[in-house]
Amino acid sequence: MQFAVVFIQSNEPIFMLKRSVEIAVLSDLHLGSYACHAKELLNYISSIQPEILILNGDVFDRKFKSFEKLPDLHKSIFQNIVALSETDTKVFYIVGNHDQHFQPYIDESYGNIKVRKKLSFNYKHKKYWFFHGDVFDTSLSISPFFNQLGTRGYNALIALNKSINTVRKWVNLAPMSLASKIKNTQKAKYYRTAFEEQVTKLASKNEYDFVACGHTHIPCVMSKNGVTYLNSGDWVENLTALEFNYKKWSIYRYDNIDFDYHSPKLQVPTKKQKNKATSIPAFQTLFKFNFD
Ligand SMILES: [Mn+2]
Repeated sequence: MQFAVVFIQSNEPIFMLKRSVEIAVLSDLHLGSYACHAKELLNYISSIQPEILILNGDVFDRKFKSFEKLPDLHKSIFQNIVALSETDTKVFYIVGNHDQHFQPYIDESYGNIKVRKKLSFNYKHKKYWFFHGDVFDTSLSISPFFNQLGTRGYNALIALNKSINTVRKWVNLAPMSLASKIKNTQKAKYYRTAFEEQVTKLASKNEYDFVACGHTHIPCVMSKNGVTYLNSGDWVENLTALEFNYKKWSIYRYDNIDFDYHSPKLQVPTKKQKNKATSIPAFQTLFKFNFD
């Protein structure tokens, strides 16, 4: 257990106990969108003291325009992340498909916060690879469906689709896509399997022991194709994070019961933040811009 300053709404720090975690991984927070479960996320982020914090993409939603316009709870979440980086926590910010506004800052460092497109490192004699996962979107929009039907089935479907559209044109109807109709009904199932298949095969080919993504919003720890595949889930639906502690990875699932009550006796002052004057404003220069 460690103690640290946390911001619960507004900017007023309170003091509370924190759980120490070796590595915490969060993705798909979607700050700046109503879909984000901000209260729960703030509870969680204020309750941990990780040595390494990996934000694996889509921290900010596509709708995010400026830090000033964020709801207070969302601001507090980010302030807590910055505050963690001011203690001993190394923070890696991996850019996802929603937070493309941060593309120009890839490979920059802001104090203890490092902005990256992907991350690869050795930890406790194992080789790790972290990336958001949107890089597979182009191939996956075709592959899962294509694989299922096989080449002949796919060609037959395209031929049938063409004849149907010729008829539709005669009667002044817009063309339709049978392929996309089938894809939509089966989409989720195919997508998940194909995503995990492609990610693990590529990681295995590159001799990684672990590969961690976000993007699918489906939390997961499993072995596939000779590597361990990790997914941190999201803070939209599942309210999950990945944690490495006591030599193993596990999925943290948010539970309100854990946060119902804080004894005032346990709220004690703590660890001093380092370099506060320099690196927080450095990272916050990012937020001076409006991403309209
Ligand atoms: Mn994404």
